[in-house]
Amino acid sequence: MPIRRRAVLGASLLAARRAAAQELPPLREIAARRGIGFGTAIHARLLGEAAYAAPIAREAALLVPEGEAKWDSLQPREGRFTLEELEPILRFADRNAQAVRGHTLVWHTALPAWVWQAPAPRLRGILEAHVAGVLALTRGRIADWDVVNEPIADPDVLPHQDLRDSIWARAMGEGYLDLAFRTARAADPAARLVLNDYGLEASWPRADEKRARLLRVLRGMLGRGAPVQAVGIQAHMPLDQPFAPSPFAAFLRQLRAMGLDVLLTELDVIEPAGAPLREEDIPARDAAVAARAHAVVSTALAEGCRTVLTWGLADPWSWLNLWPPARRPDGAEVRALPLDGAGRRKPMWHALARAFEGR
Ligand code: 9MR
Repeated sequence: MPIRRRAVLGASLLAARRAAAQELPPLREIAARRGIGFGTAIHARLLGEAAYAAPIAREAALLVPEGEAKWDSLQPREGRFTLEELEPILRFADRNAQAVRGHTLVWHTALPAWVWQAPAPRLRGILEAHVAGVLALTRGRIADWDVVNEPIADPDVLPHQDLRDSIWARAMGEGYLDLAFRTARAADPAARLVLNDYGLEASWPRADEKRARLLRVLRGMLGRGAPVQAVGIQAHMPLDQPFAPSPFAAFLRQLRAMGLDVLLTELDVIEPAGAPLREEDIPARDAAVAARAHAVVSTALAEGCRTVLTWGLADPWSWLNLWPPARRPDGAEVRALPLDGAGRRKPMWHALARAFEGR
């Protein structure tokens, strides 16, 4: 066959393969076949942009607000509880037959000024009122809540204590965790109550220590009867931290043995800011990102995880574009997520599809 004709044939074969790949069903459908819920974090303010919203409507069965269910959105002034910012997400979810996760009732940041300024002895009552007040509004509409976010101290920051230093920990010690979960249980008996944290996936001493800290804190809570039901593993994964399945799998088995569900709640893959800048390097970069996503997700699924959310669905809207350690010196987009800005499925999308199919 003449070279020219072979090239044309090759190209059309490639185009046909691409078309076939685009015709694969959405991730929500591939995941659902195996009893897995797939979803993504979203911003209400971007839902009017079709390039942003259409792939989310198509691919995701679950949504989690990136900011609209944080304290400063839900109770900006003391006693003024409002779903104003969250409502567009709840409506979008209804239209697209999606469930919404709540993120997050108690955190060390995204707090309005009035909370920062409150005298320490008032914080217990403030925490109870927030959890109860929010759940009174979302009961029946949100069935899965990150009750406490990021309570565990990073070992490199605080070498000698399990609990992150926060206004809550300073006022109440570990007791604030129990209080948050007990208040949530009383306010919404049907919701799944989740403790969510990061830095738990890698195979290196810092993650070993963070996993050990989380396990200790959870054992304490369960021993005291605090109604924690699940652990959200954020899985923001820096590619320059090593990942091997076995320590992560062993950790997930320990959580499951404690009777807890495990979820991947904020998956994305973080390239070092010095990742190559040339166009021709993109396939290799995408392959590395996809391989890491596949390794972590398939390990989690093998250990019984049934909920996977990415922190955003398409690269241009990833928080990592704004985060100094990940921001690209040339201003180019990060490649941390399953889709590009045109809604095209990247190797990470296919890696997730394969993991959901058990391949
Ligand atoms: O992606 C979120 C960004 O848009 C917000 O400005 C920021 C502060 O509220 O929070 C980001 O989301 C974080 C999440 O709530 C908790 N885990 C880490 C996420 C990325 O920073």
